[in-house]
Amino acid sequence: MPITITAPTEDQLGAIVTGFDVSAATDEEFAAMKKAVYDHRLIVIKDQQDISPSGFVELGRKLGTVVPYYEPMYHHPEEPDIFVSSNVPVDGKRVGVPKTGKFWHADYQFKPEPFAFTIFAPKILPEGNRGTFFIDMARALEKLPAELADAARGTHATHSVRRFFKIRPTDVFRPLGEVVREAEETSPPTTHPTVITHPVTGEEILYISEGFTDSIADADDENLLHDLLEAVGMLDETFTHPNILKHPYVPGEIVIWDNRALCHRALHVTHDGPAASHRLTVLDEHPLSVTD
Ligand code: 7UC
Ligand code: FE
Repeated sequence: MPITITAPTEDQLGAIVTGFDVSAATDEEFAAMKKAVYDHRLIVIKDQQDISPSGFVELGRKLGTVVPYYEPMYHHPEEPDIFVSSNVPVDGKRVGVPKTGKFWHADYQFKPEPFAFTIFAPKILPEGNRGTFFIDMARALEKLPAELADAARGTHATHSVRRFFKIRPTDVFRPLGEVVREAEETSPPTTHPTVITHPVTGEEILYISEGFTDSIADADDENLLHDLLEAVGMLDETFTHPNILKHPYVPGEIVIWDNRALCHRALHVTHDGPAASHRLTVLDEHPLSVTD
């Protein structure tokens, strides 16, 4: 069965893909899905509940270069390319890391080579309010007052994982200073242009986040980072800012998003019910920005 891609309506996030089967899809279909991610920022592939971990990795490989997370404690036991967010033990053993990504960010924004695509599959959906929040950072830049946008253009932002680096089981009883030093050496702060130009769509994107961006190194105004984060909605603790979109997951979906254009934030429910997801991160054949 060939795939069908339905473009979203104006107020919706994401194109809908139906009829996808990783073992039957043609190169043209993978190319069409990749184009839809660039065109619409996010696609939702329906009815993927039966895909195996290796099939999931295969999907990633068809879109680009799959890169495993740099900290092995997140890896899926059979498929290390898969990042597991989970609070559900398997055979009495911890798998992956619970409560990941609960802060505004783009995946690997703190690394020299952030990903083009994030591929996300909820495995055990929590009860209640669930989903991922997104902000389209190209639209958010367009909506900024011209003065604020101009102040950001031409500057460079420094990003680090410092505030969200997770202590590993192997760190127990180690001196904190040693753990911090090691984390800083593995992932030293990285600088990217504050406004990047998408290599495929040509759009300008405000490339900062509340979770990973530490400073705008060459800003004239020391409040610039704060003012930008506030204006785009990343400081809104009520999540009612008009830029904030929510994707509520339905069982069996796989969601793929453009990790240059969208910032995201996991929405973790407050109770401790079971929750688990699989994620792949993929580079495409382009640099982060054509102005790099
Ligand atoms: O545990 C986490 O929240 C992972 C985060 C620090 N990094 C995800 C990423 O791909 O940048
Ligand atoms: Fe993330």
